[in-house]
Amino acid sequence: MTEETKKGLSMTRRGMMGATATGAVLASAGVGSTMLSARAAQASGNGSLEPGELDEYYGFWSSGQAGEMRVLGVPSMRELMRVPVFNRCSATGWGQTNESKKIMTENLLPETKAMLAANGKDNYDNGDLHHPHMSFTDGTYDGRFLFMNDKANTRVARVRVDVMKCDKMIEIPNAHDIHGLRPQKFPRTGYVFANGEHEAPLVNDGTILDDPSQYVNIFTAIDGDEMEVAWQVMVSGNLDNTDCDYQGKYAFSTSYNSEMGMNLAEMTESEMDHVVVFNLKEIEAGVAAGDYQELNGVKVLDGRKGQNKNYTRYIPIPNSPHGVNAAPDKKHIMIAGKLSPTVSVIDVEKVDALFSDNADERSAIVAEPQLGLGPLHTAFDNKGNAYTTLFLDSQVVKWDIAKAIEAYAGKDVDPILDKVDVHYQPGHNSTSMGETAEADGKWLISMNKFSKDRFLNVGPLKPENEQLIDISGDKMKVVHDGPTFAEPHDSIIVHASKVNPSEVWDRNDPMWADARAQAEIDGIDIDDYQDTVIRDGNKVRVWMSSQAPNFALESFSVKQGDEVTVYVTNLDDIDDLTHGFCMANYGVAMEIGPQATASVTFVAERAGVHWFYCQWFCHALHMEMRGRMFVEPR
Ligand code: K7E
Ligand code: CUA
Repeated sequence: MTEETKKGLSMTRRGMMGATATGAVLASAGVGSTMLSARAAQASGNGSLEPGELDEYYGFWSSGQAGEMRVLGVPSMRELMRVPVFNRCSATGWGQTNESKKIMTENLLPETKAMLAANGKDNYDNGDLHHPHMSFTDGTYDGRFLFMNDKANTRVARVRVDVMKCDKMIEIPNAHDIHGLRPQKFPRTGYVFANGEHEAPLVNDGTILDDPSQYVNIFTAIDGDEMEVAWQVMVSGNLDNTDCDYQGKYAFSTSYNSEMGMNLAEMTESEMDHVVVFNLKEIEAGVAAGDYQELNGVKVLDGRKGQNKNYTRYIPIPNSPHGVNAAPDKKHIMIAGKLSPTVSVIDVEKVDALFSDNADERSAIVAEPQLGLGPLHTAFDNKGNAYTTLFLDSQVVKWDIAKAIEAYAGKDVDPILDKVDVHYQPGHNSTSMGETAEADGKWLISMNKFSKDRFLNVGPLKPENEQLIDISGDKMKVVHDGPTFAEPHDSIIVHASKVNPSEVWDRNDPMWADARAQAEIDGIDIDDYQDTVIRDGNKVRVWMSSQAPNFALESFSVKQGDEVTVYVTNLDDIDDLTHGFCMANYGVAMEIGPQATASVTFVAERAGVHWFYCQWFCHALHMEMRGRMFVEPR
């Protein structure tokens, strides 16, 4: 280290000490870091934390067309992790390791595999992840799983919260382009509800094009434990967003195209679209009674308009409704009007009568406040207030649910409490614990589609802007701008006490069950091996452990054209000691977390000496953590 660098470091450190004087005093007084973070955030009133302080909440973020899930700290808005799901990841080898490939491809439909193969692929490369939501037990987050949709390729994935890795991915048959997704809130998840957004002929084999009467849309209930489709319901009109009640009775999906139009003019023709209400008990009874057709191995019930079955009801809503959000009062469901300046409030207790007495569907609506232009999504605090994003007005509006109900009943009250400008054009918003019965009314994130002038210009493609808003007082206060890359739609803010990931992997983790089975065949103790090379015809299996700063194998030899599988086990059991394996000039790289096993397979087509190296900085001698693959020419 040069003298200058040393000076620079010590100066920086002094500068920082000055800035964190308050933090230092609190810390020396023995205040725990979680309390400290909460206090610091509150004291400064702007969500910023001092270096080393921990956030009070985890934020789980979608990334839209980037295809991954992101983890942020709230209120600091620091990005903590990116979890690859529907995308490929150069750093972790997601989409390339045998373990991730299996998860991504094992549940693809046969026709998808054939289509991919015809395009020279064995997997999708892209995804469009809109809605990440945590599993529930009794109306609040239970820290088991996160579920998320892929609008681009009609998939639903699950992320294990204990290791923050995707462990299941399924393609949904019969449906087209999964958009809205929510886990059942009560009694537990249970079902994961998923909306097929785009309508198509039920049997989509190329015989029907211009006959919209034969187009249907598909609502899917997935068993979140097994990650298998439980049942599907055919509906009229496309399906946008979805949410469910706190009784475990109903799910609600918005439909922006009740007209079943195929172009913009047709799709926006009528003033009223609808929300489809799904009656879970009736649907389950229908399944039990055999009232379904089986299509691609799935039980599909008919809940279309005019079928007069008790599976669905259609509540008319103005106009192209978008967001669906269940309030923490366990009673009200907010439907954002999008092209209508209103939010329609459904009282779940009045929904029973729609099914039992065939009551007029609009009788379940108990409020419809005019809030502003372009209402898209609604979030909640713990004081009976709702917060709705206004896309066209570039605002978030705070309104009183009880007053909106009084106003609808004819009383002269204004439910609107406050409006705040956001920058610009918000889509989703989310509040701390706001989609659970434990909403706490502290923070709101407004997820804005445009940042325009809010940041240094980075060229024609700009980041989104996600603003942190303090909602603890009467007036909303924007306290932080958070630029993010394309294009988070949705987020949830989960109290840190609900999330308990492991520090290192458990050696018995099912993630590498296939490697474990292969090790058994090869006569290797997968928990305690160093290095072995097994030749099996033209297949070569290279078993190698890693421990900073060494791979157990300095070199191994194969023949040109061999199919080589390299299994690496990271024997280090210290937290944060991740190794990598990169085979240079072979396009091969992967992450191996502490105590994990990972594997990758490639054909050794390039003769000569090739270095493999650890691409995850792990040790002072990290650069030296390398070895050679020697490929003998044919
Ligand atoms: Cu409103 Cu895909 Cu959730 Cu975006 S959806 S905003
Ligand atoms: Cu191991 Cu870097």
